[in-house]
Amino acid sequence: MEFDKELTKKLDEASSIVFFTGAGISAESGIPTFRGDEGLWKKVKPQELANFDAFLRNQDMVWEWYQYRRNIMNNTKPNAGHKTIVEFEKYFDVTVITQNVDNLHRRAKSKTIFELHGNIERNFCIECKTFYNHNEFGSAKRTPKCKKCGGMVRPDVVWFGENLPQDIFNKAEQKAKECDICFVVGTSAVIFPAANIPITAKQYGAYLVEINVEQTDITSSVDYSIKGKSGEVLPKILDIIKDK
Ligand code: BJW
Ligand code: ZN
Repeated sequence: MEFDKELTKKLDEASSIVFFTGAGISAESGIPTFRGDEGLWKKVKPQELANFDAFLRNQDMVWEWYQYRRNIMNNTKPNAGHKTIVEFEKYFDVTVITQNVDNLHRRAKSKTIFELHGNIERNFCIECKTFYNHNEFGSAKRTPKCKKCGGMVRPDVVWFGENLPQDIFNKAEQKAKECDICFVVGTSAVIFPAANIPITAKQYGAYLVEINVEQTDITSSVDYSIKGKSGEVLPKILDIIKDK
């Protein structure tokens, strides 16, 4: 795989790198993406499931959908893409800013991770906000009730129309402003405000590199677009550094 010389130069000069990741980085672990031909939302409409009103109307159906996805995620492992990002820590100050809720960056043991859209392994009570680990409800088929107040328990993910965790978003945005290179990996970059992260990075001077199997909404704005699977491209980029 041949890369642009500019990338080598930027890697030479860089000290801080942000990886902004989406569902595509986990595709090679066997987790379906949202959009695209094989995407989750070809089968289920997001407006029916990924918003709070849908949950109130159809609690058990929404709960069951998340249990189904947890089951897939629990039976997968971090792939070469997640693992290579951890290896970058030997050479750079690395921050992972992810839209994914699948926990795979944590399981790969990345040090600094900002989860913009929550984490599917956590739940919380919509009344008293008590948090529960997924294991507390095991294979519950119906929406569980809070053990403290009897309120409905929901997954700790960010649905459409909901605010992102402000503190996490602010810290992620700060890292985006400070980084030298921002890799945009496996995301269609259409969901806001998350998709502002790479745009901010570029506005503040970062070299913006996209790694994706397809063109996306952000392709025309990046400095360098690499077409390919993240689990194959990222190890090759790491080789540039190792060969130095
Ligand atoms: C590979 C690969 C391989 C495959 N290698 N690549 C303008 C400004 C601000 C907000 C808005 C706005 N316009 C509209 C909004 C509202 C809305 C929004 O953005 N809507 C869009 C449709 C435009 N945003 C919100 O509602 C957000 N909140 C908000 O704005 O709060 C303020 C507010 C409050 C009150 C009222 C109104 C506003 C919240 C958004 C939350 C998104 N949540 C989800 C679901 C999480 C829970 C769950 O998992 O069920 O997050 S949606 C879904 O999309 C999920 C993802 O994190 C997110 C992004 O998807 P991602 O990761 O990009 O996946 P895909 O499938 O789209 O792409 C995969 C890519 O991988 C593809 O490009 C493939 O080619 C590639 N690929 N294999 C490399 N091997
Ligand atoms: Zn409660």
